[in-house]
Amino acid sequence: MRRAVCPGSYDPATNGHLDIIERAAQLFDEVVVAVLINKKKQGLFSVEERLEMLREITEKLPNVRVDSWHGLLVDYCRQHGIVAIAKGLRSVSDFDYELQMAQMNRELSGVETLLMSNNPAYSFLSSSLVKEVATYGGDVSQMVPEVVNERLVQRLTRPE
Ligand code: COD
Repeated sequence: MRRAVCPGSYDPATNGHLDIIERAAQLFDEVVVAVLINKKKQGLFSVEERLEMLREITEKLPNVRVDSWHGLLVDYCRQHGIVAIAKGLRSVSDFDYELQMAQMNRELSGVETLLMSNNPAYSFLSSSLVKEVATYGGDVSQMVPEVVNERLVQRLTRPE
């Protein structure tokens, strides 16, 4: 079985993430969407909330499952027999960051990274910008799955 991981913060998942997950699912026997911690980013949603949303938006994809991991991505890959890290590339600035991580992960473990060019319709999309727009009442309903939009509105209009 050829198993890949789509790692990310997914805080929250956007239509850009979903596009990459769907395309990776066509290339591999199984894809694990893994919520990992990016220490440079502060989270709006808890890891459990991100997992719930991801489970809902990937439920129609039979070879996709959702998991979380607090540690090095390469250790997760080793423990779960993952042969490739599948990621999306939006821009040249993404490329610099992603190439560096791909090289580090390969150096640490030998795992390969597949960098997929994103759908240009989603090039401007990032979780951070979606959160910022939604915070000021902007409409992001066309940029994120429905469940994510609902959770964003709920969280930002009725903060816990
Ligand atoms: N279109 C296409 N792809 C997209 C889009 C979009 N609009 N938005 C995001 N993506 C892609 C990104 O390019 C990225 O590949 C992936 O989706 C996840 O994006 P984010 O923003 O949710 O997640 P990041 O970038 O914060 O994830 C970073 C990781 C958590 C993967 C990284 O920090 C990590 O691996 N952490 C674990 C600790 C570790 O191993 N560190 C060493 C790394 S070398």
